[in-house]
Amino acid sequence: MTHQHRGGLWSKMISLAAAVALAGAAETENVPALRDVFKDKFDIGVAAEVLPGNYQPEELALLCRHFGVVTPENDLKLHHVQPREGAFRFERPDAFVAFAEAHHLKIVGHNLFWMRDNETPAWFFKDGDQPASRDLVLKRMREHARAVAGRYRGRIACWDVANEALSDGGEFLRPSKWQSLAGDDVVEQAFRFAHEADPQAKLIYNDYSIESPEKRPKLLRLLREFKARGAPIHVVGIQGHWELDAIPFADIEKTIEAVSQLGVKVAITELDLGVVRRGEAWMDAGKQREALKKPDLYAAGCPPDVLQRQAEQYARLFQLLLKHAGAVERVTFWGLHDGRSWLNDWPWKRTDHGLIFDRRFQPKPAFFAIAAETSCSKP
Ligand code: 9MR
Repeated sequence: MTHQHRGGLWSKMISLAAAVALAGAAETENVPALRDVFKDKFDIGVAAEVLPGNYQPEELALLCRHFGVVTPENDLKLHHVQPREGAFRFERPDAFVAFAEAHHLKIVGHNLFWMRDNETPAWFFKDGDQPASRDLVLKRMREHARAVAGRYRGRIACWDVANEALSDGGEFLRPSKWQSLAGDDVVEQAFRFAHEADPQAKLIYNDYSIESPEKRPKLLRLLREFKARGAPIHVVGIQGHWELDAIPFADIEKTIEAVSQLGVKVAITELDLGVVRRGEAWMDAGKQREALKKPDLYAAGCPPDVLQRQAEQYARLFQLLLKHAGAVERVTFWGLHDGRSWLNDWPWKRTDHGLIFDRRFQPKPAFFAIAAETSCSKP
């Protein structure tokens, strides 16, 4: 890839990057850099669309200081990259990759195939005005993997290949056009196409609630089937959108142990710890949002006792992850700071405080509690 191909965004990015190195340092230099604190244990990552104009220099300074891995929150999703068949849009992902490389950040590609119908452009499943055949859907998957993972071969080190394919209900796979049109081996096919497009890339299966007693057996079945059929998979991504007072510690531990017994690593890929309860809205794509709507509890700020509880629970989670550091290869936070979090928008608008930096980019009690954990942990 030459500089010309990277386009105008890339050169703007570089000048912005120079400013970043200077700005914001004073804000953050008195606290330990999280990526260094955990460097002998696992990588620390963050989801952020680092593009010109998207982030202030202080935010970029914070990001580069604390995080060693970056995931684009949205720009690599299928409907952004290929909104119409064959009409690929790479300007933003190219600029993102250039920024990450310029700052020696590893990149997680998120995601190749989000296996929910409402997260997939309609054309993907159509053949004219008819439903597409299995062969056509598989052909499109293969071409998408080749175009996207192939373009960044050797540059995007790992890919969330299939996202959220397992069912929340009684079925094995989520009922969807992915499954009904492409067939029950659609997840395996996704991984084969990703591997073909970039044989060196680390391939991740990424999902939420897979630590739960309901979904864990499906995850393990998926991994066993992959093993039996010689399909490539390297990492299970437990998303980790947990809630205050409700982190399922025992289930997380059981899942890490079971997955690593199958020779597959674990990453926590989308961590946050929302302080406003979402209830079951997560499970049914927000259908209950009206029933769950409450006044914006913490609009004026998060009370100190809540911040303290959050710190304790984050610390306990990191204790657990450190205990299994041999099996866990990365922990990625889903957003740089509380002002940059999907938790403020979904399933209803509110002021949430789920991350470890606040809206003024300052470390919260949770940051210090986590940073203190490595010094307490045994090797
Ligand atoms: O944080 C993302 C938000 O900005 C998007 O609007 C949303 C829909 O594309 O996706 C959010 O990220 C999701 C991730 O891609 C997959 N796991 C659940 C995340 C939170 O919804």
